[in-house]
Amino acid sequence: MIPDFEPRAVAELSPDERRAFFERDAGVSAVRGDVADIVDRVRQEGDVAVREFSREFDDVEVANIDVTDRAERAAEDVDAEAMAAIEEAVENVREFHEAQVPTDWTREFADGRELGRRFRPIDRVGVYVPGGAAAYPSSAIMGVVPAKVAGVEHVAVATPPADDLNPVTLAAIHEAGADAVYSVGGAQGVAALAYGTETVKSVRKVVGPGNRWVTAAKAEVRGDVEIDFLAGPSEVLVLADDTAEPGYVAADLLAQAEHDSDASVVAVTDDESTAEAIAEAVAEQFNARERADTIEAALGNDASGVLLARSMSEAVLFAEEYAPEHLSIQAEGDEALLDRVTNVGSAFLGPYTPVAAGDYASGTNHVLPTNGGAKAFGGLSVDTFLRSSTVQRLSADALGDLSGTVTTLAEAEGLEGHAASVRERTED
Ligand code: HSO
Ligand code: ZN
Repeated sequence: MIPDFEPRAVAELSPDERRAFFERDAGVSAVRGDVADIVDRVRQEGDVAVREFSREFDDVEVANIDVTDRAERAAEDVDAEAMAAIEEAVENVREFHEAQVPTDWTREFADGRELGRRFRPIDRVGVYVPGGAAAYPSSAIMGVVPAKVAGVEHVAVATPPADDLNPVTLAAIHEAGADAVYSVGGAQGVAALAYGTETVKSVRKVVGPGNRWVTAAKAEVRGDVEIDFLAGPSEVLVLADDTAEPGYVAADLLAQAEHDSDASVVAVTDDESTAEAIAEAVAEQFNARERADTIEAALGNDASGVLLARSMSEAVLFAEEYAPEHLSIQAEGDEALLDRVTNVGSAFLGPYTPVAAGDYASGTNHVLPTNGGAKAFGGLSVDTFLRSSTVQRLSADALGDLSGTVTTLAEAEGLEGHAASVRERTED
């Protein structure tokens, strides 16, 4: 039996227990100091520091930091089934992200006052692709494809070195469309992308998930370059009612639990026997899972559990406050329930929509806000790789119509020159 996975009533959670669910964090503060040193050394010493940290942290003597040509040839070492899976995932992710590409627009808001918005890709971005404890070819697809769809010219990938680089990861990076691939991981990988080295070309924005070293490094370089956001361990919250299949709910919890011992996996239901059945299914399925140690630790987290709500309304309120990276709704009236939860990274509706489908292949992005980030921002998308500008043109008459307002406000700010720049045109 899994420790501490007995159903608990939402209404009876203590303030500390509630806080454990609602105040999750990426756990990066402990390594911030060390990471600042690493980032600094890479910035000062470039490739020499990159090689030294790869030796120290990855235990690899890196021959070539630039492995773009290896990625180009990687498909030769990948079996046909895996290549076909990569191709289909790339295709589905591409299609969904192509549907997001915004179009430039201008509109006449008043006679002769034309205002618009246009979107242009960032010219160089870096995507971090985890490859240490877990190799994540899928994350290469999720980072690189939207960047290329947005029109980014130079998409660079950094992924940890190894004596034998994982061919599936390299093939996915190439198939997704990366322009350069560097064999450097951890904080040194993020620093190399952000500041450049003799080998690595610097980028303007670094995106992608990673462990706490990677995440702390993104926090460190933010300001000098843009980043997407600080992503922490995986999370899923399942809203279930008595129509839910307990085995499906349990399987989704166990799936995200296998990512990280700090993962947070929660099921909230208004039905007592469903709660019991989910807990039982978790215990039963757990025995068949391979990554038992990680899963056990994740299930044992204070931010994991099966919770019994007095109503689906109470369950929905819990979800809203928790602000999950993944929200799965396995209940009647799923869309109406989703309408009541605004804080969600990615929502999965119905019994046949496992989170794993979105993790790999349905087309949505899996780089998503964790730790309550969904209260303030969304996951990776085409927008992540675009900048917006505004554009305007006024006719002489439109300027005349606005001149009083502009000059009055300019004078109120004591900026007489601003007022004069209007008068110069309107008074003859
Ligand atoms: N569930 C992860 C993404 C992932 N799953 C990668 C499998 N591979 C995001 O929280
Ligand atoms: Zn996953």
